[in-house]
Amino acid sequence: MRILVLGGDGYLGWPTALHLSDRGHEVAVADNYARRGYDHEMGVESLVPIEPMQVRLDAWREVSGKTIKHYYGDLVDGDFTTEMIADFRPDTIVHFAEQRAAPYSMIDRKHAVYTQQNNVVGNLNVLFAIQEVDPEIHLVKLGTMGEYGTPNIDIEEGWLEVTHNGRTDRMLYPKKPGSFYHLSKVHDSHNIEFACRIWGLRATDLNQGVVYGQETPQTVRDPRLATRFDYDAIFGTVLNRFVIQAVLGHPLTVYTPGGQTRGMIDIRDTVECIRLAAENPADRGEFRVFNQITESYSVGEIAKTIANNFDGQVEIEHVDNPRVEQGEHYYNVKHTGLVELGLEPHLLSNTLIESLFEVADKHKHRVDLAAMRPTVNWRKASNPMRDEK
Ligand code: NAD
Ligand code: USQ
Repeated sequence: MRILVLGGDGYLGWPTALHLSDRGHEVAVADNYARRGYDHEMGVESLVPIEPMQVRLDAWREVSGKTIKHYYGDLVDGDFTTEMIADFRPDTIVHFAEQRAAPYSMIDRKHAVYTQQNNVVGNLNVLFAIQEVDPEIHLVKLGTMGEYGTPNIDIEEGWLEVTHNGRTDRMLYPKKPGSFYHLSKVHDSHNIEFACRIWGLRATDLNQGVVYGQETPQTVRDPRLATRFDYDAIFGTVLNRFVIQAVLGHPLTVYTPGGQTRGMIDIRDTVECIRLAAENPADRGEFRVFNQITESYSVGEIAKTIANNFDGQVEIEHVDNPRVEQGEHYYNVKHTGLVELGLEPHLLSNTLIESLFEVADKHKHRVDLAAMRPTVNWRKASNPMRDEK
């Protein structure tokens, strides 16, 4: 297949592009390098150094003999997006290219507006381009489990059969997201479902849980192929942060009360889920949703698992929760769709955690401890203009 990976320079987009290329697909990546820009803005860096795109592509050609094509541009520019899709003529578009940090979207008005504009407009441009260039193209879109929030009923895969006043209908599952970022994904899902309904597009919305891990069989083939490993309080995700904190002797920062539970997935399963979704496309007119998680853990359980596996002292600190989220709640997620397509999950294991400790230990000299503490408060969006007055 010809597969275009939007956001191909990111934490997940890059290893996905390699995985798909390794499987014999014709792959192109596109990115505007906004993610590298947020690093500059926030004064942080990936713990594991990452190479510029050209170096990454040359390294992949050297180790695999395969070429990945590259487009540089912004999805918010609709002409660029349409021209790129018309030029590459993919069978499948994998869309990772969004601002993906909940805390970043909660900094202030500017960051919330940027996040929703970037994500919602970029995704709309992709939908219009598919409709214009070739409605047969299958869109595989990265959504998030956080679209659902933590409802007090079972979470189904995207759709819910509702009986009301004696009548029954199949409806999009109700959403109760927890940040302006997570809301942008809800808006995307609605726009995609609408495009499938009115234009007959085909789409798979992957509601992915929190990803952990840093290595895939392809990225370990050369240090120049490494993907990002973020640990700061804005872009670092919880399990990756706890691993790095343990290695540094920093207390594990469990936001109170620690009972908040999330679906999780190993990065090796992320790339495999994308392959499975791409190779088994949705039908024309179908808005197909999979919940892309393999297990659920509370934040407190994750901290204990990391602490128990670490060969040394680990302190667990209960930090005043900067977010507004339920701390104790029901959480039961259906996630059978991808397993039915053939996913064989890597469950969280001691071996994986130990290999992550090794990665963190090798690069620990690069850590800036000042980036570890949360700075963004959900309850009070700061407005720098107003604060300066
Ligand atoms: P990332 O920030 O590392 O990668 C996203 C890439 O998209 C970046 O390289 C960025 O420069 C690019 N990008 C952003 N806006 C763009 C635009 N307008 N035009 C072109 N390129 C643009 O994020 P990630 O962790 O790799 O996540 C990828 C996707 O998966 C996101 O959509 C995210 O919401 C979703 N997701 C991630 C996780 C996780 O734990 N990392 C979990 C669930 C879902
Ligand atoms: N948390 C802590 N301590 C920390 C960091 C986080 O207790 O040091 C807690 C948070 O309060 C939250 C949970 O861990 O309850 C998850 O936080 P996170 O930062 O790991 O993940 P989140 O903000 O939800 O976002 C990440 C990705 C995002 C993706 C989402 C999947 O950044 O792109 O969409 O995971 S999900 O959570 O399923 O929505």
